[in-house]
Amino acid sequence: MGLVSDVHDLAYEHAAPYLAAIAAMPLYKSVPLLWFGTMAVVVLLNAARQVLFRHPNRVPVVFYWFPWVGSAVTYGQRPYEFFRENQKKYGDHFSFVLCGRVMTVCLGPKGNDFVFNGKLADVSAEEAYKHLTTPVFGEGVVYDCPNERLMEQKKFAKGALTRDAFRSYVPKIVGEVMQYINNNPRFLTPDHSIELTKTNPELTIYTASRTLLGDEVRAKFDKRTAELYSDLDKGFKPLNFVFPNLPLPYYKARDRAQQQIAGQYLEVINRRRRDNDIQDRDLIDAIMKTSTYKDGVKMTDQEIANLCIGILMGGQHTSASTSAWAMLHLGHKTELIDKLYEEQVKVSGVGPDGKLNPLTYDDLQKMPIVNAVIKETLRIHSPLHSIFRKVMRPMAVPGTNYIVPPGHYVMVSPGYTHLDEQYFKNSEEFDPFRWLEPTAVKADKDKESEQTVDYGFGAVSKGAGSPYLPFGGGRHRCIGEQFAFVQLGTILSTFVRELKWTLPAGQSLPEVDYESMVTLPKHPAKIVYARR
Ligand code: X2N
Ligand code: HEM
Repeated sequence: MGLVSDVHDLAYEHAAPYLAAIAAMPLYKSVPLLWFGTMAVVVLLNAARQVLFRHPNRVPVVFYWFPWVGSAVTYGQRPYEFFRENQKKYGDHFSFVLCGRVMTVCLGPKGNDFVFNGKLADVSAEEAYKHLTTPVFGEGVVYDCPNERLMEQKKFAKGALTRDAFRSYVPKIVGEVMQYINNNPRFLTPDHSIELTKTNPELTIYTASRTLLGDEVRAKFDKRTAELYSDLDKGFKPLNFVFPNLPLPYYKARDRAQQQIAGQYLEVINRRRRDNDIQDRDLIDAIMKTSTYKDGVKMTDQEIANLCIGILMGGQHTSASTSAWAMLHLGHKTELIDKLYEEQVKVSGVGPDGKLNPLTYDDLQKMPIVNAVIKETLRIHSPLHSIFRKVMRPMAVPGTNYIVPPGHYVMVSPGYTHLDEQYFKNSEEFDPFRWLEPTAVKADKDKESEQTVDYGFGAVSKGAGSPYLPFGGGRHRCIGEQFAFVQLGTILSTFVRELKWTLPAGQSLPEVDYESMVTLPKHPAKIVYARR
């Protein structure tokens, strides 16, 4: 008798009585029992496999009990704690399973440089993001096209993000904020408390659509538009990264919202084309003017509309979250609001009527404190806690003998490094003035940051090995940084000019919600204001 049949006989002898017993049970007992039994075997085999077999050249994988699910729950709820615990165990490189995908985390400045400056043939952003973004933005743009197209789309969009454009945007943003705080029912509450997770997305969409999409689109904004944006927003969640399409009503609502919003932008595009009315007002003008690719192919009007949706959507979540956190930290340390007010008086000056002169873009550039408040907010609350790429060719991890195989993902988290004591003293402390100290520049710069490289949308820093990278680096680096600073600086300055505020009595800062697309404050996130 061979070993195999011995084992077979033995197993059969032992298993047979149990199987007979199960067969004798009623179905409502035997079916769940067999199901759980099979699961238990699968879980145990999967656990044994992880303990017994280690690939010699693979980044170590964080142990997990449930196949496919992997570490989704611990990572999904508190990614930074998950990173910290595993960094202690494994160092700066470890992998984990996230809903069937193997993610290789690369921590620290070196990890940032490895991923952000990964070669085009080695890593792909579109393969990582397109399932989530394409249904929301629409086809043919951002991650639903080859990388060289995205590089040019970023160049087209940058036409709306110039100094001259910003000069025209500041008064429009001020106007929107004033209108909001004087008229909006969410703001005019009896107890003067406002819920920032509600107000700030509204302030952001009004200011962004007024400036980037123009007065025409902003004027059309009504209750129905608000619902459409809300439907589209619901499709822009981490869950959609895992399940891009399910036969659920809200996926249908998402697709309909995408079509209708694109339809609104298309109306404006068509009118401007018909009236030969293409100027330098906004993003629509900028893209209409320049959107012929180097090989002569023109973006279609549908694609122009979709690119506008993508850009608005990106700026919306990141900026709304940042302004909410900034206001919360200011409400927590109210002496900073006084400092910001002094800065407004000092830079803008007071007119003969005793009122502050209107805020301008050029004055905003001379206000170090408000800009440091934004910078510090982005340090502690980087909106995108995880950034990743799909690996397309085997990649050697520098300084190790690990190889990341194609099909896996590499992941970075600049926001995690922002909270590392090694780079930022008292890293948990909200201290904008750290950026105004002469030594602070060091954390911001590395030896390669003086050199630049152009991937097609303007110069970016060559190195991506800085410990402070809220806007990423390399070919996928953000083009919205300056716009975000203008938008946030103007909203915050207008608040400071008009109001004083605190956190509600006895309350501290809210916790972070990591399960949304960006690191939002958890509801409730209130401030209580008084007019100046
Ligand atoms: C369900 C815990 O939550 O058990 F937008 F023009 C527009 C970044 C995409 C990150 C996806 C998965 C987390 C599962 C948790 C444009 C301005 C951009 C740049 C598991 C139970 C889009 C998806 C986050 C997977 C983590 C970044 C944005 N500037 N905007 N279980 O895209 O830039 C744009 C660019 C992404 C992710 C995740 C779970 C250009 C749970 C509980 C739950 N992630 N994630 N932008 N998970 N659970 C943007 C680049 C691009
Ligand atoms: C890319 C952050 C605002 C448009 C990125 C990336 C980061 C980022 C980290 C790199 C993503 C990656 O490598 O996968 C932020 C933060 C913002 C902000 C923290 C605000 C506080 C904006 C705004 C716009 C914008 C306002 C548009 C006006 C883009 C675009 C890209 C990008 C077009 C390029 C995506 C790519 O090339 O793959 N942003 N962003 N962002 N962001 Fe932003």
